[in-house]
Amino acid sequence: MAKDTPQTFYLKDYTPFGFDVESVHLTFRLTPETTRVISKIRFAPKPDAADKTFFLHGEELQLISAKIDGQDATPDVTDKGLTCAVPSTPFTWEAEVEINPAGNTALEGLYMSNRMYCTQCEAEGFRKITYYPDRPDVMSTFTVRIEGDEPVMLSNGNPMGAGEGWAEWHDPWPKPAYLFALVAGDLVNHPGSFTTRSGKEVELNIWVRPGDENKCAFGMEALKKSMKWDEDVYGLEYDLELFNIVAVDDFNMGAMENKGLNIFNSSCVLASPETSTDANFERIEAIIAHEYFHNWTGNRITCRDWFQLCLKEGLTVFRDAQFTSDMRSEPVKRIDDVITLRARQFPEDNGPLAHPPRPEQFQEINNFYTATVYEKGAEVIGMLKRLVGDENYYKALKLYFERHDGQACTIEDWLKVFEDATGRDLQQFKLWYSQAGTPRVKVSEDYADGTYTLTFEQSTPPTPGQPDKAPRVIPMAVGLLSPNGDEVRGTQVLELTGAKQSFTFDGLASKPVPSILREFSAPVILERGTTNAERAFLLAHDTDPFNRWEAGNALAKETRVAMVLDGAAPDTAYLDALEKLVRDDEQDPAFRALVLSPPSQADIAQTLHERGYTPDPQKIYDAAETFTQTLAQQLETSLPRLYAATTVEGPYSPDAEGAGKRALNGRILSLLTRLDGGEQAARQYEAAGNMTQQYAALAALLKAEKGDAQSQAFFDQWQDDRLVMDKWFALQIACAAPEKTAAAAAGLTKHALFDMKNPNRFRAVMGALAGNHAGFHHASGEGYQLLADSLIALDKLNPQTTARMCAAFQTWKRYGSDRQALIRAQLTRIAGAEGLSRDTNEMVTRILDA
Ligand code: 0A1
Ligand code: ZN
Repeated sequence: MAKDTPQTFYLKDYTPFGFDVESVHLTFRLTPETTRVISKIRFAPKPDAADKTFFLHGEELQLISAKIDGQDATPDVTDKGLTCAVPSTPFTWEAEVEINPAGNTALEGLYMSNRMYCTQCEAEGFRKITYYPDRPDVMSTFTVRIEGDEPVMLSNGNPMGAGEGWAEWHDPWPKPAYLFALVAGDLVNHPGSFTTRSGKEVELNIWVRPGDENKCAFGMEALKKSMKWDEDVYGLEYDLELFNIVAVDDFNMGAMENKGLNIFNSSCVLASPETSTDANFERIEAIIAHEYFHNWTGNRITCRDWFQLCLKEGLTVFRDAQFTSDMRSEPVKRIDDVITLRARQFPEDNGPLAHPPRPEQFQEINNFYTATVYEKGAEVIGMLKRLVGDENYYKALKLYFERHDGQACTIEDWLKVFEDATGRDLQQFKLWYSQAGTPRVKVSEDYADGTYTLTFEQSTPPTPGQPDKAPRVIPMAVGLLSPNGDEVRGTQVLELTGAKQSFTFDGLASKPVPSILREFSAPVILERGTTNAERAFLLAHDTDPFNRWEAGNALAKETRVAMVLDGAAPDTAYLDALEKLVRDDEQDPAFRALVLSPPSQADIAQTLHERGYTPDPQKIYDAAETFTQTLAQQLETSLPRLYAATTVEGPYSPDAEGAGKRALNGRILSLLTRLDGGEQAARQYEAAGNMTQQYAALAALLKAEKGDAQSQAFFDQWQDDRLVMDKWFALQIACAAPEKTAAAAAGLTKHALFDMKNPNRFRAVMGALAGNHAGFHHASGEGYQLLADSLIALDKLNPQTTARMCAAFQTWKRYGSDRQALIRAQLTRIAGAEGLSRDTNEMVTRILDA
């Protein structure tokens, strides 16, 4: 059967909707399989509209009746929506549709999760609830009546009344349909309250299933901290009397910023010391902040169209990163973010899925909730802030909120605010929004007669649809150190605007050692022929903590690359430097843990690829094993002392200080396990008082293939806790040896608790498979086949999660021809699957087109 050619949408085709929506009234009659949605919407034709077509989106709806001003209407209905003849003066549209929440496994629109009704409308899910102009630039006030026998029935805004079998809500703030939400079910709340700086009392609730009440306290504190921080730092106050958060078990993403009713994947809100690791706590705090911050950056000011997605997402990620830095440790947060950027965004930007932060076309917008839109979008804002300075940044943001409150905006609006606030021309800077690809910056240096010259050359490799790139504005934060380790020039931001540009520093008594791209001031790849001695010097002396870590990271990469390519032994100078740092109790434990965490095997593969080699995953794995084993041996005598010194006693608290110590302790334990056969890890497992310690011990034991008993005990203890079981599923695959990874994952897909309808469980298994570099890329090809089988099966149920997971194949062209052939066969098989979704089809096609 021939497939329909999928429609492509273009940024350049934007046309406003021809009608204002003055008000929206919705009535929901809830039943699991035959929910009725009755809409009553007031439309006013715009007199000067270029396009006067009355088109309402609508998908998978059964239209029962339609009326205009009380008279039966006869719309033309397709599987995408309807058109209808309408009056040229304001009119009331009424429609009744039937939908099937219980049969909705795509988790988009109104669906059921664990017997609870909930919605997900971003980006284009509202059209699965009723006929509506489902586009972010159409904003209106919503009044919602919910009828059903659920004990708790919630929607956006403020409660207007409730009785036996019904509840009514009204949201006074005009909003696009993607921010609509409804939740109904048997829920209990963890209450709280917040007094805004102008003295308004806000009621806060975290709603969860009975039994989860004891996992809400941390999230509630995170919410209050976020509310306070946004007032203190951005002067932004909350604007309703009620803020609800709901936890649901089945959710495609992390969480959603629906106005006044945030809906969270339960993994991103529920936390307790017994069930959550330090990393979980930190992530939960950040996501709660992220969704809360959207209230201004996303909700009060939204996007004109989905091409502008990074307008709200880049800015909100930037704001949540600022928040985490303030709550925890600035350098540690920055290092973590750069690790994530390189692991998730760089492969995207340097492969077949590369797209600019503001894409210019898409088939399925859900495929563009990417690391480029989110993380690179945030990096672009960080660069802007660095270029204009802090004071100007906040001045511009103030103007942004004054000028655009209540509007649906574009990147042009955003940049104009900065131009007006600072007088700066941002024409060239705007290229960051329109050009894909990671710039390479080649650095060369020169020193003569007290003058030091740094020369930068930038270029960006071609990306799909963009063969040539213009030079961008790149803020290069640079400092200079003298050979004795003193800083002779503090951090200065050099603005690179040309393809090749030099900067000079005068009056230097000797040739300095440069510290370039401090704080990772731009998302670029530096190419610099430097020596390991200089890297070791920076690791010891740089005043910029990011670059100190970066120097260690570069050393780690160099030695691993040499091991892979030349069969070299681990670099002893680097091992010595590591030993010195790890034993130095003056240094922050979190920082020491980071330096002690080796670059990922995928990162080594990427580095080899950047240098023109074909990475061999098994060799990379072997080098990692040899290196870690050698490090463990080198540290042998200090490990027991370090282990004891970093063990955190007393009651658990998820603060940054404790977390940093536990992170270091976990690293030490994993090294120790290589030498003591797992004795210490087994003891730690037995004695663990919190999930961080229990998990670290289990991970170390599984890695050493000594964890069968503990794995069984873990299962017995936690089998009724879905979130903890996700860890159990993932960890076994993550810790498996390369030749056993695919079999471990395949076995787990047959486990009684494997449920592919639950995205968290599916991701636990398939994400862990794709994340085990040498296992996934094992020469047998079994990993590829298992993932493809699972994606084909899931696509019939949940296209969004399937499509996102296809990205596991995006790096395929960097591997050798055998692996490429194996992957191509699997991609071709997916592409040919019967009834493939538009989501997955777009992803597979783009990846195959590489
Ligand atoms: N706006 C949310 C992300 C999100 C996007 C799509 C979703 O469903 C397809 C759900 C959530 C955020 O940035 O947190
Ligand atoms: Zn967001």
